[in-house]
Amino acid sequence: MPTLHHLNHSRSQRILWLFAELGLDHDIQAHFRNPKTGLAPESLKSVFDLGRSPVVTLDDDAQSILGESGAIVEYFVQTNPQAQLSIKPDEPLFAQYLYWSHFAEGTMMPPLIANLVLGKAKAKKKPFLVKAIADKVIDAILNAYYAPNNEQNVAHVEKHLAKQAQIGSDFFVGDRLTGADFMMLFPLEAMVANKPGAMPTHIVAYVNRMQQRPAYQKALQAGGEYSFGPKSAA
Ligand SMILES: N[C@@H](CCC(=O)N[C@@H](CS)C(=O)NCC(=O)O)C(=O)O
Repeated sequence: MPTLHHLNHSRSQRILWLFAELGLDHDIQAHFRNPKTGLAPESLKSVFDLGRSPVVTLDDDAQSILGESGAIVEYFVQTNPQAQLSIKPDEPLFAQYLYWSHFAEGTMMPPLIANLVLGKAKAKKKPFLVKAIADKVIDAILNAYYAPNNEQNVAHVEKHLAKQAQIGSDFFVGDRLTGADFMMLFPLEAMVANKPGAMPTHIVAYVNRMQQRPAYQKALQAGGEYSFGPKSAA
């Protein structure tokens, strides 16, 4: 049976949701962020060099450990073909499936993380003059690069979800739930949670739809603290 090393308020919620949709038996090993730094605890480093989550210990070999949420999602959708959560190379939407599955970590997450890290740097106590200069530099970096990148990403996703709505689809690719949804929901729900009221309509509707799925709700119960979930679960 696979064991998921789950970190509170993290991407490993993707994997809990995936396991719940698959109805896959699994163990959960919970790890908790340091409340002061927000970083993962040492216990995760003893499982995986990078000390980041999600990490899954696969059941076929106790030595076999898989990191990267995208790799974990792909591994389980491919090894559970009966659930039809992947799109095969001979299906017309295979390229779109790959695109959105990789867009999540490759393009959508980096400006969000930069914003988080630079925001923390800004909030750190500093001597008055240092703070004035440091804050200006941080704002310049954010405004010149990461904020416009993020706006472009949001507009790109919104346009895509509007097209999906036109064809009557609730999902990122085609007309069924796929690995791309497990990957894309995390950055979108993080943005909706962090900027209530500021996200465009198709993104908000998509996040609400996915969060209402029974398997998503089950995953929330299983994972505990998750600040990006629906408000009532925060
Ligand atoms: N690209 C990786 C990112 C993994 C990652 O950075 N996870 C975060 C949680 S969302 C983490 O473990 N952070 C704790 C730390 O860096 O100390 C993935 O998709 O799995």
